Amino acid sequence: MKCCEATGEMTHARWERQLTRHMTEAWFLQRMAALALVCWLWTSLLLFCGAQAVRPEQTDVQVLSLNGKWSLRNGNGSLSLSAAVPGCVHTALQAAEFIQDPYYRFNDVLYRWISLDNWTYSLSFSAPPWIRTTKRVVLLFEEVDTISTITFNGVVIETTDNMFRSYEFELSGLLKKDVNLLEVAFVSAITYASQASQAHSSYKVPPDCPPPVQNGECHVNFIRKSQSSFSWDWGPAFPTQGLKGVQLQAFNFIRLQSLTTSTSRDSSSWIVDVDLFFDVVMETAGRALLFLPDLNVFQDFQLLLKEGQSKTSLVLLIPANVSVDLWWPNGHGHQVQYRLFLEARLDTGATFHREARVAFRTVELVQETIPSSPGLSFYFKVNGRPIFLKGSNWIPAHSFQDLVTPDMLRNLLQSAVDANMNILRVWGGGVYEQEAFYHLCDELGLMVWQDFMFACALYSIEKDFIQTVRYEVTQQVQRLKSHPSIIVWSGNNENEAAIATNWFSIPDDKRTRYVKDYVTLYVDNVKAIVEQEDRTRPFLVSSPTNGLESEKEGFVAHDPYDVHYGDTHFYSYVKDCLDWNQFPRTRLASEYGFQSWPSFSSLSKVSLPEDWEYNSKFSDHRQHHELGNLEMLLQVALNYRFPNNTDTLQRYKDTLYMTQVMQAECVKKQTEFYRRSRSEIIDGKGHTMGALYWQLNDIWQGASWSSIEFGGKWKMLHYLAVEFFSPVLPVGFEENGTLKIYGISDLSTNLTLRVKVTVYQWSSLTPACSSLSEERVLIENAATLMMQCLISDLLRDCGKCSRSSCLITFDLHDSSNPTQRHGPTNHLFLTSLRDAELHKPNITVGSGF
Ligand code: BMA
Repeated sequence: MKCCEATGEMTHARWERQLTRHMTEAWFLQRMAALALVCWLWTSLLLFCGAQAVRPEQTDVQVLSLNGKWSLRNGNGSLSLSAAVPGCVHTALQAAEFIQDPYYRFNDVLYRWISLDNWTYSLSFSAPPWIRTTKRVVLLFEEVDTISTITFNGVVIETTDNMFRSYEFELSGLLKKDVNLLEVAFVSAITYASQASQAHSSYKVPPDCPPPVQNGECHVNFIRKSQSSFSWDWGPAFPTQGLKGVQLQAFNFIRLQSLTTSTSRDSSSWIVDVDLFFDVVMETAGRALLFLPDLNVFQDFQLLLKEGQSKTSLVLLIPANVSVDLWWPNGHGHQVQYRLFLEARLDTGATFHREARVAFRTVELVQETIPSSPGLSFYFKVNGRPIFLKGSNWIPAHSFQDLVTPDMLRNLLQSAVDANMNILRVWGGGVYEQEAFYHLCDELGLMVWQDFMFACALYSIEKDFIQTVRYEVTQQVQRLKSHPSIIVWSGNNENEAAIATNWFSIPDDKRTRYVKDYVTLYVDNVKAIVEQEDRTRPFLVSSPTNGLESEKEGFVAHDPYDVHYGDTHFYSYVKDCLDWNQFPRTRLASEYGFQSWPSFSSLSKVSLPEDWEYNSKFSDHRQHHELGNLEMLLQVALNYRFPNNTDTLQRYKDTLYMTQVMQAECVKKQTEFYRRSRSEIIDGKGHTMGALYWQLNDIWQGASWSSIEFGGKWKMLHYLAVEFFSPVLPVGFEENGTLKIYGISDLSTNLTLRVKVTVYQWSSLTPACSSLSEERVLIENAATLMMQCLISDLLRDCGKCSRSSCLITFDLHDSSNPTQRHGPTNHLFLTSLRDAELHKPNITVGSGF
């Protein structure tokens, strides 16, 4: 049976290899045709073009995919099944119907045994003759999750300890003609993390375990694996074991392992830096051509490749007279990317060719003094233009990454764009995302704030740990640096704050050691590697951080939440979220938010009728944030009437709904506060240049801060985000009895506008009164006070109105064309909705919730 499976796999693999070969050849001919067009301009025309007329003896690499059906067995052999690669143990068990949906009800806890077991993946395959006659054969694992011993034909070829890096091994000499056996024997990540923490006996590296409410696993900081896979305050513990792509790469002379591009600008022209990473069998020379057909720019280079692993850097200068279209963030221009072709031919006759994309954009993080404000500014300029960051924080889209499809990613990322976002922060407790994610961000104009994967913990600086982190950081920067969407690297999530504000109760006399370890890991290693690999974008050591001020204070600032510097994270669940006075007037808000529940239609898929109560065991189980369910009710109670339907199911649905109403209004209020604070300094604070709420997406169906439910359904917050992130937005608020209306503009031109204020009674859709302000200039890329008046005057002049019987709406109108509105209509309630004189609306809506 095993043999049959392996044969099936090999047939498929052979087919894939043939296809790759044909595609490569066809592609090559096509490229050569393109090259012929420009050859007349190329100085070494005869030499290179003459050579291309001959069919290449050898393309650079032949690939044999080992993806597909593998065998999988547990530690004592009592369970064996076939398993897909890419894939993981949980999805294999579910596909083979050994288990139900792991997200169903309490299965995360019931299926804990899966992650505690040690699983082995194995594949038998025969090596085709062509591969055995090739000089070098490399076995490549795109990702190994996480702790494993890999054997090939019974010989241990490697051990792995980091899911964030790829692994490869030389197989030449080990390949047999008939059956080859490849095995990856995993050790439970939970067991490994526990043993690694015990072995670190000299001093504690906290935290030990997540809070009990998370039903999580301990010591995740001792393993280079998605930190949230051991549970988080919005997600379950599923510490998977599994494999991503596996393949053999065979070559006789040279293998081009990867190609990276980056662009930069000197005073007069653009430069494209192309780094080529080679694996060379024997020293060889050749020629390479870089070609940007859409700009008609090309350049040839001599190559001299030394034996072993090597890097070659090519610099392509774009002449000053060539006009280049820039890549802009969403809302600020187009996302132009150019095709770049690399063609090379070696003296051995081997050729290779690659296509990549390059985009031209600059990014700067501006930290400079601001008049009338202590501290430093903290904002990003893209292509010289200050950009207010509008967005959210991204977490892994699934506990089982093999189930994340490009379609899911597109749906989520398009939703971010639809909500007028221009940035997502890939948060440091999840994963470095797959290629499709960054390609989509490049295409959609979503900037990426890329954390390194360390979060909410202290970490060891044992030699092996640092070594594996060094591989990880080097590989990830090389993999990701070509993406124009990434505008900043950031060392970790909240670990500077964890030390500074002593989350883990470290005694004073021990603090120095932890600060020293922090600097060793993030400054001497992560930062040093990033700066060596990529100097085209800024690096922050942490988030939140005080930026340059943190550096000055030895990288752990006295108060990393200081609003006069850097970015801040701010959460407050018990104060009235509609009172804007409590929000920190920060330079950049990179995290803030409120929880809500997903809709009933999402929850009912993973629960039973007995679970459908706000206080059920299920509701508690799906809430991983201590007191979270209570906090939501308290916040609802501050401004709304409680659902009181006597039908328990209806009351449950109404309560879920109210948590979404509350969350949407709270995040709206806070985001509007940040947007209107961009151009002012009040009491030394302000110039806020970013609002990224926590969090965009969900990992499962549970209570969380997300604006999009697991499965892609928008919560109410996401619908409001479309408006509160709108490029032009009127924001109204009350200050000491005065109504102030600001106009926010992300545009690059001024507009002359008037504000239309309309007062409505809650009982009628006909305005009680309305007025048009004097005209004012809405300043480009700024927040401008457009009008102000006393609320008491407004209500008095309107007549028939009190704070509880009326509300205000307002919008921005073109002063020369009053029918043209700019931005959405916004509103301000004059009292808490709990006290408003609401009337039964007699409106029926669909039952989608
Ligand atoms: C932030 C994040 C996450 C967390 C969120 C909500 O600080 O960095 O660690 O999930 O708060 O508590």
